[in-house]
Amino acid sequence: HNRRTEVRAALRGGEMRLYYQPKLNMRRGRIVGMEALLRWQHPERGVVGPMDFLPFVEHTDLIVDIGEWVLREALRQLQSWRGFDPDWVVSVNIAARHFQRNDFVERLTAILAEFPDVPPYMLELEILESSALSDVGHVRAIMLACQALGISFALDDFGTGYSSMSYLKRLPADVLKVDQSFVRNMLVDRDDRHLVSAVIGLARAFELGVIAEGVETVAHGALLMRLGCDLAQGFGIARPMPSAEVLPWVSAFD
Ligand code: G
Ligand code: G
Ligand code: NA
Repeated sequence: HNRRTEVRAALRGGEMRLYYQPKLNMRRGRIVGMEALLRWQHPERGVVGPMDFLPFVEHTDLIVDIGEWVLREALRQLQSWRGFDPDWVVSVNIAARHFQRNDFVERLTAILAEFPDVPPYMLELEILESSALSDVGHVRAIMLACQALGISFALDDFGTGYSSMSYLKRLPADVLKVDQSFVRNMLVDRDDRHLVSAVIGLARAFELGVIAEGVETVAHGALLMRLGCDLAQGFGIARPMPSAEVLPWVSAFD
């Protein structure tokens, strides 16, 4: 309870930040976008990651306030980056509780309207497969309504849930994110390599995009391309960085 109060105060006090981790098209050698990742810039504790504070709030409505702050901040950032590369897509993680609210689409529409210079196709929402556990039909309807606005969806940590296959069939995803737990050991673990390959094959069969997370070395990248996955995200490309570092980093990368 105390921690929840602390997080609320931090949000109101302007201590939340978004870091950005680039997504690379390895074949083209081009940055195609970023994932926005929440950080708490704590006055004494320094940079605190989401795993150390979201668990205390994600079962409360505070996660909605945080999620809406994240959406606005990402759109504000996209507005300022648009002149740099209008093809970038920025993805934002949306908690299940937030996403499944009855007013999600209505409020997202209003937030988008605050940034008329940012085309909605520049925004992608990352949702966990487990977001759909309670009511797949409801989640599907929300996804379709958002897609009608131009927004796309990535299924995060794909393959780690209990019902990946049934979600794939029932949810209108645009992109599958191959979970980093499969990617990390795929060079040494044949089973993980088979899983990565299977997710890439599923994406192709369903005509979806696919991106691998947790790409830490050139060898990981090379194997992914051989398996048919050109998009990658991971420490081997770049760690999540503060917004001010993004354009200098991309300019140096190109
Ligand atoms: O950045 P890091 O690897 O520490 O993120 C840990 C987890 O927190 C990831 O699974 C990520 O999906 C989640 N996460 C990061 N930013 C956000 C956010 O803005 N909202 C939500 N709901 N989850 C986030
Ligand atoms: O998929 P999800 O959004 O849950 O994961 C994002 C988290 O993974 C962030 O906390 C980010 O810092 C972390 N991350 C991103 N790339 C790598 C990587 O190459 N290796 C490891 N160990 N973690 C990574
Ligand atoms: Na994510």
